[in-house]
Amino acid sequence: MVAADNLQKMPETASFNLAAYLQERKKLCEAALDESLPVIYPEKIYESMRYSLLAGGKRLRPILCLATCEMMGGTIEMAMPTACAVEMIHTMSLIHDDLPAMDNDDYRRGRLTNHKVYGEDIAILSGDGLLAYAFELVALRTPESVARERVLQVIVHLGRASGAAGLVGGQVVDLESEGKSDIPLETLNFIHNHKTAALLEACVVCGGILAGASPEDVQRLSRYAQNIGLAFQIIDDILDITATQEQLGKTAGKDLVAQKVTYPSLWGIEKSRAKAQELIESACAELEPFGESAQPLKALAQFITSRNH
Ligand code: GRG
Repeated sequence: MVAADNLQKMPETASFNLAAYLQERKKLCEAALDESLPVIYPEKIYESMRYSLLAGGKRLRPILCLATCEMMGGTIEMAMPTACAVEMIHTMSLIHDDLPAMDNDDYRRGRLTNHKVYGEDIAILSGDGLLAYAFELVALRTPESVARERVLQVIVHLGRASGAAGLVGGQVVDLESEGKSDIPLETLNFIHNHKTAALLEACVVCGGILAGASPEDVQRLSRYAQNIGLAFQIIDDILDITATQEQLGKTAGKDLVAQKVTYPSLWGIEKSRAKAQELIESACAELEPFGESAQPLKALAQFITSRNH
């Protein structure tokens, strides 16, 4: 893992520079991800896993995990294996989501999708490999200074967020809703609370657990993350309409073509934006007890609504 001892402590003043913070954290995460997955025999599968894992992306999930761990008094070193694991789980979900049997996409993160380059068979296996390796990494590489009981809890949260109670469940209901124009708001919320918010919640909650957060604080973190998770999806739906393929790194306007029910299709763009902002405000309110040290998590929440990709 990347040595974190010589990192500067995050700024904790009103002049917090989010752009610089994101750039620095992204670089750290990229280096740790690169180091965590060397190419060995059989080379093809490792190359395919690395192709998608190291293809850029905002790295929002690992950054949230690191930021929460630090806010709760832990270190970057404690959380880095879990941060890499959440990015691996996220990447595998994108690889599988892009497959012809699911969303059938040709572009992701500004390049051809995994199955377009390596074929469907390797793309499926590549996702499987990333998912399995994520858990191995957390179990094996979390430093000894973190109690094994906490590591076990992290594994439980990651498993729950990935499986039928999380991403898989959300994807199933999304697939079932395809081509239907009468999807109620509760179903839309179910899809996105599971497909999008569950993993974001796991990132934040696991960061807290690794640092030894109390059960009450973990609950607070969980509410923060659920709110930013839904806001993230609302903005994602808006960007599908307003952003270009170049900005998104994937095909734009897919929801409209598929006549998919989305937040803007139910509420319109302006009301959707206002709802997202309300959710971000509720999320930030949960962080009040943490004072100045919550600045990065608050800034990350605001970034979710202001992003253009
Ligand atoms: C996890 C076992 C397991 C299976 C996956 C395919 C599937 C089951 C679920 C689909 C999950 C999915 C694709 C959700 C969409 C989440 C989302 C909003 C992705 C975009 O995230 P960004 O914008 O992407 O953070 P970058 O590229 O920046 O990382």
